[in-house]
Amino acid sequence: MALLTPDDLININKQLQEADSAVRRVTGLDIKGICKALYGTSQSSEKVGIVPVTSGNGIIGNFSASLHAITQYFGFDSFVTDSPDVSGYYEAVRNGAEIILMADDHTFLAHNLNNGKIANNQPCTGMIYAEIASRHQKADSKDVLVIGLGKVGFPGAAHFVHKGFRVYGYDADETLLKRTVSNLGIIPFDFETPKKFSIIFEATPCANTVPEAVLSENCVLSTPGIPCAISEELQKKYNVQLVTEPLGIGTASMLYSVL
Ligand code: NAI
Ligand code: PYL
Ligand code: MG
Repeated sequence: MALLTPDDLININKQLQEADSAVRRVTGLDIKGICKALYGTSQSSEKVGIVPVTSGNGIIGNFSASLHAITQYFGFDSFVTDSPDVSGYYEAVRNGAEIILMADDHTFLAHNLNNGKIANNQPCTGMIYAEIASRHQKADSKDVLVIGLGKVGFPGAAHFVHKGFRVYGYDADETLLKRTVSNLGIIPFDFETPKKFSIIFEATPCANTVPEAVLSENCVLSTPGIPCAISEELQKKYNVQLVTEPLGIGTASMLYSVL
């Protein structure tokens, strides 16, 4: 799994505010509004305990602090435990946490101790970025392009299919692409015979995966992928409505899915 770096998370509040503005421009709703529409849930000031985890590659600088800022931004009462791991989990529960947020190198979870609901960051991220793109007010058709069909991209593609969009998909892993075509009934996208899209979703750990040939004026590029899927030059040339942010949008999706 591609891990965040402390640099990805610098000034998370500014990144979140900029992403929220982009979401409002594209959809007319803010991130909170998208979460409510997606899950039909709303907050009742649940207390969130954030537990640092030292396993694998260990604690990522800025990660817990970013989750603290993100949960506060979305109006949750939250705290980061002093201890990590099992001691931190115990500390969180003893201090009244109703929802636990914690991540090792493979799984980032949200667990609501009151109702038992549990969420995984990867599908929650795919679904919310797809939901945002699906609500593009300037979309000119129901055709969408999905690049990257992994742990985030596949749930995103499935969400577009569920919402009745015609999904063209591509993944560098041919076996995965074939499996997704057969499981979801999506259309394998051939870059040799490109077409323009007004809705593009990308979830890969590579830069510049979205070629100029698929961009249309004012198209939305909704991408959790890190690093960014297009150059600043192309973004400006086509006035691409870029929705991207390293952690907060996916975390909001997790929290609203367990309320
Ligand atoms: P994954 O490894 O499960 O899936 C990535 C997929 O991209 C793979 O199937 C791979 O074959 C494909 N791929 C790689 N290079 C490609 C290329 N040049 N063209 C087309 N396909 C290509 O990874 P996962 O968990 O789905 O994460 C995807 C990205 O999203 C990572 O960069 C990860 O860090 C990021 N991420 C961001 C979050 C956020 O909130 N912004 C949350 C979770 C993940
Ligand atoms: C959830 C992020 C989004 C992209 N990649 C995922 C990642 O970096 N996961 C690892 C998170 C590890 C956190 C570390 C800590 O600081 O508690 N165990
Ligand atoms: Mg995010």
